[in-house]
Amino acid sequence: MSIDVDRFDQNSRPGQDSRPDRTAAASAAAASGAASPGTSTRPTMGEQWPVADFASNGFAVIDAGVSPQQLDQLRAEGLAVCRGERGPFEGLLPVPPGTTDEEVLRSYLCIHHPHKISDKLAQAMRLPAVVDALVQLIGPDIKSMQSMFFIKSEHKPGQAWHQDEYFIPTRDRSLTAAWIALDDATTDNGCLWVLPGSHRDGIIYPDREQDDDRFDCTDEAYDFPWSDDDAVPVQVPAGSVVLFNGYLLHRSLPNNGRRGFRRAFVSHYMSATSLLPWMLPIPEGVHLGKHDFRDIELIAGRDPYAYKGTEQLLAPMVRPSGEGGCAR
Ligand SMILES: O=C(O)CCC(=O)C(=O)O
Repeated sequence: MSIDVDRFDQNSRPGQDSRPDRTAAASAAAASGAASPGTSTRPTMGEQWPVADFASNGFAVIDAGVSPQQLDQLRAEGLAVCRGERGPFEGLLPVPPGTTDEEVLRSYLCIHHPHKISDKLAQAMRLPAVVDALVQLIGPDIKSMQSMFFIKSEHKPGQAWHQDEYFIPTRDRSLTAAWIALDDATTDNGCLWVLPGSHRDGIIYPDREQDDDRFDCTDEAYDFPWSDDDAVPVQVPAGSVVLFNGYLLHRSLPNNGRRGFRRAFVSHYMSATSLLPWMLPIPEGVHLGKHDFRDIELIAGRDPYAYKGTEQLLAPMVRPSGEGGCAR
């Protein structure tokens, strides 16, 4: 795949204002025959969002990035993790004999960092179609710092508006998520919603706690110059990969389907040439400017900081769903 895209360091240019003018998203939509965001006609399942327009839109969709066989393997691996067959993790529930696969999966909204106990999921962070696109978006040297396996069965909540860069501070504009749809993702079962172009200014918007029962305990971003009417649902068939920039405002709504899962395997990537000033406390004696989180996976190219070695700092864990309230 050869695509003509600006690299991450050029995604936002001084003076290029991405606010209420939604031209980029509108022109991408027009080019593909879709309605503009903010109009009553919403993009439909499988709408084209080309990787070539990533710099303008802040997101893109790779069609059929994952084969049907790989999808089966990824779903089976997620189940094995939830059954405890890949080892224990914080929040793992006992599985009494006779518990069906569906019952096991329904117990969880999401498992964080499952790649640490599953070789297959560690491999899935390196799917060729994804790495090929990432190299063109980020550059040749890429590392990853986290993975998440979302299950989101019916009635499970979504995540409020947020920017991943708020949680994972790369500050170099290279943070990119690859969100692999393991089921068809629709407005009914809680697909991603994005605010196209909201990444371009490189602003981290204010955040606050929220207690909206549509969402888990994720803090919500607010006071940004877009409204919910500007949001675009990213409805994609299973096997699609949604790529999105770390500054892009996005959210997902609850799974309102009557039955069934909206699974997604998500990994976050950044340039391996940048330090990653993530996770406190900063080790004693380390200058803030040199703090570098080293629990990383090298995904492509070289790691200029390999001389530091890597560390095991994160452990797989269940993401709290917020059902029954958020402990603050
Ligand atoms: O899959 C979802 O529902 C939300 C994913 C998300 O917000 C993220 O990966 O940052």
